[in-house]
Amino acid sequence: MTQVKEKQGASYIWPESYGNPEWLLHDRFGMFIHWGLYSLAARHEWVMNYEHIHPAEYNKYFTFFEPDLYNPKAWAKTAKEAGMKYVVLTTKHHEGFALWDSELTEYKATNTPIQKDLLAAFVEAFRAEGLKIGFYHSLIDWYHPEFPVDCVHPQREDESFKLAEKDRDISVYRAFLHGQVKELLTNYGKVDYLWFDFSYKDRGFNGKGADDWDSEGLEQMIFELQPEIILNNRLDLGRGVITPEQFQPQANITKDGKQVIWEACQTLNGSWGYDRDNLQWKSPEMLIKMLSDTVSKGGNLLLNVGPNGRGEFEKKATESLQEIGEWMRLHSRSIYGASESNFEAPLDCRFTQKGNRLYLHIHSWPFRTIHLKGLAGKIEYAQFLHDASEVKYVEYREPENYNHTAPVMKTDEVVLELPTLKPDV
Ligand code: JFZ
Repeated sequence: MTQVKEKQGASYIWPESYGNPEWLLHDRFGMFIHWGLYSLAARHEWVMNYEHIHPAEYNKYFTFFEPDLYNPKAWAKTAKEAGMKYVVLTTKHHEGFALWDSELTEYKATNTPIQKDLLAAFVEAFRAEGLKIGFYHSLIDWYHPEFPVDCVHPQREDESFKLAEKDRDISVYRAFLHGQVKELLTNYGKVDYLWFDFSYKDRGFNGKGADDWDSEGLEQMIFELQPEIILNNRLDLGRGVITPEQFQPQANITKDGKQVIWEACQTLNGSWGYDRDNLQWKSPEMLIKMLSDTVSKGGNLLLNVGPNGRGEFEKKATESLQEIGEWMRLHSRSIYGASESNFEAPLDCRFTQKGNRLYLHIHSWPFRTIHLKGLAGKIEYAQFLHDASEVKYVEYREPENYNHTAPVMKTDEVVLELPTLKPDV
């Protein structure tokens, strides 16, 4: 099932039957969007679960869902200007609400006051900006009456639900899940990436995995409908893009000594869904560091935005994305098509490498010099990336070092480009 693919001099483990991941590896940076009824509650997308809200009560968000300012063209423009090359939108999150005009449920955007298929306009807008299209789809469904009450279900402590549990038939839900995925992969043109969420077999009572979803059958149908699609690894089949969530791995992720394809997903403020009172915003500087940190470890970054109930990104989110965009305008060549380097970066720095160019991302400004180990005799020229200004350096053979003298004042960019690594490197 799995084969090793060669890419950028590294070998990756990737299933033979899956689509070609070259574009994903090249693009490195995507936008995640969590948007649904929970955007009205405005206190985390798990609100139904955290507060054990009964579906009948949660229905108020369905009744009042009217994102009148929804303009996916503006979202797509923001993503593009931030340097993001692909997007992943929640077609349905755990709450069970469909953003598209699904024929298999009444719980969908077309039946809310907005009365629109929100996915159709979305797909069109992002394609028009040249971004690849990804669909997040929740395997979990807290609305569907046949989805068994389990350890992650909002009504897990509700006795009446527990009693009704014996009448719930997961095979009915499974057919619905497959049917909805079929709609998504049939009615919206080419879909580049399908991002399932999630399996939790060993988590607690009624935990679910591959058998519950019929992940093998699902996969088979998916590749019949969209042969080139990329899948993440949350179908519990031990394959697909590995998706560390809200943490940065210490190093590149490997399996049996080979690299895997992985993508860190990160929030702007700790919540995926719109979270009005949240004050824990990461600074743009930190987000940029996350991006270079990720690429320096051979991974991708999927950075999330949670639009509000009227369909807009928060000002704070847009501002951060704009700052990232400005950085990307000057530095994206150290990100697109780049990957980890075999050279060891100095303290508080990261290396990304593309062919014979090495990029030093300086996360913390040095006192005066940066000492690069193992590079003496290997560098022809050094420059800042943002303005192509030469950076002077001194080579020491004993101990083998390669030193850059940094300008006294810190500029607001942090990448040194070391062009033309000599071929023996
Ligand atoms: C899941 C969702 O529950 C969450 O709302 C968000 O959509 C995120 C991107 O994905 O979060 C998870 C999924 C799996 C685990 C933890 C959080 N897990 O397996 O530990």
